[in-house]
Amino acid sequence: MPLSPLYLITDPLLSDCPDKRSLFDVIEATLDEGVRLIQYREKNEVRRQMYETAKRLREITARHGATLIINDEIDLALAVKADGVHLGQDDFPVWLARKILGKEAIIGISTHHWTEAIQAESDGADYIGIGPIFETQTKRSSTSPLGITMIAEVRKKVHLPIFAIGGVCLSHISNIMAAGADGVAVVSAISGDVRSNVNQAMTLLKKS
Ligand code: 3NM
Repeated sequence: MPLSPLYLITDPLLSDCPDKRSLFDVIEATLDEGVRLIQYREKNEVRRQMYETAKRLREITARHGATLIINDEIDLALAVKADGVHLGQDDFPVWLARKILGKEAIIGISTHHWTEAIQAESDGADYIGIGPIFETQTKRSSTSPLGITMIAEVRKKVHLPIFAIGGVCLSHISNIMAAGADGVAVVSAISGDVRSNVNQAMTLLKKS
């Protein structure tokens, strides 16, 4: 099944608003609007709490027929029967994640250059994230923004689905897709008025 082009990554930013909505409310709203690919990413929580959150996200995503990917934590993905994991360059290698999770699992990996993208493809990844494309406040990165040109470079070298990530705003979507990406992975672009932002993103992705 092809991966949906709008890839939503969880972050405390999503529930940061005056009405103190929960992450689950936000995710439910995005799923109502048609998001079908969610990554649970959490950097400041104990693992017991992460397990509880991931379990609930699994229930919510399953109800909407959406894909759930867990960031970094292969055992957590197994524990909640997520669809797969998203790995960083310093995490377990893709081949080992594959061995643990099996051939049906979706395994993605963050890349920052076409050399890493080529490696990801030969290691058997199902998709790559490439970023940060632009400056972002959401994740600290040692890599300077790559710009849209890197997407075109990577597109020439790998067949894997490419998700552009890092500082991606709604206004960038058409140029990113024109450069050869298969989708965008976002946090801040859809925060705030999530329903409206998801709608706009989906419209732009459909036109691309
Ligand atoms: N990974 P926003 S950038 C989770 O470059 C993540 O690999 C990145 O959030 C990478 O859409 C990033 O708000 C943050 O910039 C994405």
